[in-house]
Amino acid sequence: MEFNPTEHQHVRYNPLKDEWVLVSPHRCQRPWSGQTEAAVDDQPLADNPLLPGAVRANGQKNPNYTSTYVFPNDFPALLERVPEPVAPAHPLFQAAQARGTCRVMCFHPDSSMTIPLMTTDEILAVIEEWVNQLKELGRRYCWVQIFENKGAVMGCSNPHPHCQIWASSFLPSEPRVKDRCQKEYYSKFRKALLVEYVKQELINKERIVIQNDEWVALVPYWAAWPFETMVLPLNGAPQRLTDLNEAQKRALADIMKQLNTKYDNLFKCSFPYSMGWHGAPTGPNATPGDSPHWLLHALYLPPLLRSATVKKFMVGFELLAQPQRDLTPEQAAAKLRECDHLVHYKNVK
Ligand code: H2U
Repeated sequence: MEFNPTEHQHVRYNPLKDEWVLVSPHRCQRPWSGQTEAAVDDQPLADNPLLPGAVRANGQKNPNYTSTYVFPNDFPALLERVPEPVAPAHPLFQAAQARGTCRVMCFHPDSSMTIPLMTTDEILAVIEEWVNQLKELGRRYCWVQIFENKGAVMGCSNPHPHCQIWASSFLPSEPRVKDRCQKEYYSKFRKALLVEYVKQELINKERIVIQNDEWVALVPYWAAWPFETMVLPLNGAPQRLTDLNEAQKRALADIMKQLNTKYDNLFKCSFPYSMGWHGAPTGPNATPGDSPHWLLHALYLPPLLRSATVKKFMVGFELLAQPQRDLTPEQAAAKLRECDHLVHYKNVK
């Protein structure tokens, strides 16, 4: 029998995380009788603390903002000032100081807006603010994690369009492993892992979802989540958001709108996900071009599997052994390619 990746189970290697993913495409046909999620789109909160002019939990009043608005998180997981933990008595009990700051960034004053419904100019304003935040916080902190949790199913507390920014004095585990893996690849091949990866994907084309002059959105070969995508730059190998030129920022706004329109059109719902940016670490010693092993990229990690109501659970085998998926990344890319990228289902006349 000849191997067929859409029929036969196999494992795939993720070179960014040095881990393997189990792909079991033969399971795509299995019936579903488990949990379903509510299909209705999240409704704006009646008492929404992220609105212009609203009074937040700490008593502060938001200004009447008309574009983006950033404020310090009133319930931050990281504070700037904190005493150092005492040195542990045994190497099995390690602790270290963790300093940082957390911010919330509203994308738009209108609670019913989401990225695919915003104009490219409005999305561009979000990108410009991400760059400003990275510039400012990156001077002091070695990692600035920009992330958006979208949808109640992802634990998002408020459908108002917003993201969070957590800046930390330590390199968190995910980027630490990615930094190591890319460094090792670079020292072995004198090429950036992801620059080489994009080149190969552009030749193969099977996993590409959408592309413009500056960016490509693709389902990675090693994707763990059913419709996971990476958005990668095509030109100039930017290492951080602060390296992007005007053409790259504008084209990024375009591809974000189009990719998210596809996502929403796939199951005709406001597609939930966690998305975020990974680029070279920052900090007071970071300088442009100092991390040739890195390529800036965005990650979209959506949980939905087969409809607006059935999600993928990362549980048993995934938690205890390694990630597993049914649909192949190539099948996921093909399904997303088929979805319209210009007309959002809510705007179909
Ligand atoms: P989610 O993206 O997980 O929904 O988080 C929204 C954040 O907004 C959350 O971290 C913050 C919460 O702490 N927030 C405030 O800082 N002030 C408020 O008045 C409400 C919510």
